[in-house]
Amino acid sequence: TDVAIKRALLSVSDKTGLAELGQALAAKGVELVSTGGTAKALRDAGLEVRDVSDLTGFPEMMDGRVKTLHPMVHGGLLAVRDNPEHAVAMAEHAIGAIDLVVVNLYPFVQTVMRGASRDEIIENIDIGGPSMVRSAAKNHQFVTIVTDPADYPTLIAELEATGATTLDFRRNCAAKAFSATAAYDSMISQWFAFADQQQLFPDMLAVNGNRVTELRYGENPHQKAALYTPVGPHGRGIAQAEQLQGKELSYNNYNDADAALELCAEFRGQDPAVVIVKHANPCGVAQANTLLDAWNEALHCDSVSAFGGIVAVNTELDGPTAEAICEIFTEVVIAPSVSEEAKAAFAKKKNLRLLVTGELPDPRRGGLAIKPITGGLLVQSRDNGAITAEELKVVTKRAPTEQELKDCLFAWTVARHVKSNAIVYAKDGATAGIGAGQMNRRDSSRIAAMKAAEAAEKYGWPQSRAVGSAVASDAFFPFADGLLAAAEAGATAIIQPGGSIRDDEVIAAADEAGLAMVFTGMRHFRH
Ligand code: 93A
Repeated sequence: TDVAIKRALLSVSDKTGLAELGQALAAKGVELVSTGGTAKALRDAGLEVRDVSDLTGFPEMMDGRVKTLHPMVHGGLLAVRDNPEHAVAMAEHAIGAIDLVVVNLYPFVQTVMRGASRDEIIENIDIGGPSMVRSAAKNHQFVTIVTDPADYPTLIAELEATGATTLDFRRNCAAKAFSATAAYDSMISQWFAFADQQQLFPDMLAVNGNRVTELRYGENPHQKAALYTPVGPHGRGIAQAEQLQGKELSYNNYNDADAALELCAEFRGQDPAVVIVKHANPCGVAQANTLLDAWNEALHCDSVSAFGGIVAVNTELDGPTAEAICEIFTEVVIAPSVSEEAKAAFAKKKNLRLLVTGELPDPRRGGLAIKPITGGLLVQSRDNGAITAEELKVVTKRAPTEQELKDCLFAWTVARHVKSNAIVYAKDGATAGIGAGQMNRRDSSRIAAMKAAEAAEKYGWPQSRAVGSAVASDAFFPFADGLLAAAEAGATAIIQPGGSIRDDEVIAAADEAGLAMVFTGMRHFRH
């Protein structure tokens, strides 16, 4: 599987390390073929080089636009060496095999970034280079394609050892080559999308996607923004939803609508469920026999925060629920489908954005979560982990009742969609209080209890819904205090990952307070 290198085609814009590479190749008796600038650089280094125009029998023409786009080049790259018919074609047309291609492309991105003119940018769209890269990479069983000067030392080392390259190296290089051409074309497509917005372009280089629409602005008015969908296969979601009415969606609308849909998707195929989101955190979630009941229960959790909220439902949105939603100011409503009565109800609210998604996404699907950091990107697999009731471990003397267990699982489902530290109180299929995004768990717990108390006061209930509720914590209680705050508020059951070095202490406190507690063994940080 080693392939001896007899002839190399070098065509590079970035001439870093070129002379050394040329010297190493020449020393191994490799014939060098090159395009204009590269040939000159090699000759300046005292090397003997054959011009590609000599190989093709055509001059480089049209300002270099046509240099290597020729069967003498691509035949030499693509011929399958052990295919007799290919051998006949090579002989008939006097095509010589090319064993090694060293190419790096016109500096498209750099040209954009230095504020070059449109014509200059267009001229820096490399056509012949990527063609050679792709031909050679496709035929990597026989041809070595090097696109990164960082790979020159390995190439030289292999040649010095055996005069040949290994299949391993060629395969790695081919994979890298296709990544390079894919990224290159993606950048060109992004430049077209952002041709008039040079500041945004550099940041878009990190994203491989197709622009769907430009947004008025980003999270704040001084930020630019656009909606992208990934290149390649992807599911359906907020980015593909059909907007039936209302104002244009803003960046924050998309972000909040996505949070609402993601949580709502957890209830896909289940009893009617309503999710109300504010600032990407749920502020009320409920599941009931009818969608209207679920709406009312969700709203009761935190009606103050629900003002200007984003509402998602898991079943067809009906007229009565739509009427009820219209009673408070709502920014966006998301549903898998919407009845005619509901459409009529929303028509009165001209600004309300109504989104229809079709089937809800699979909450357990895979995928990546990407977050930019200074100088890089953090990439992780989506948090699609889940536990079933059977996998829960009862750690207290008292086991949860059937209803407590149901509420535990419901609270747990909501908690994983709440920014950490997340504490969620739930009772009878509705959230009673949600504490989000605090820097310590005890504060989240207190805030959740406070929400429950406020609701009881507002609606004149004899007691807070936290009384007799189940509490979910997205990560373990490091100390007993957070758990005790929940018990004080009236919670009777706890669901949490467990795994603290003080678990024994926390379990003892739970037993002392008569709580039932289950461990999930799985954490759902959301930072
Ligand atoms: O203008 S091109 O798209 N047409 C071509 O046929 C072609 N062949 C190689 N650009 C082409 N190249 C590119 O020229 C290579 O990808 C490389 O970046 C550059 C090297 O040119 P020179 O050797 O003249 O510096």
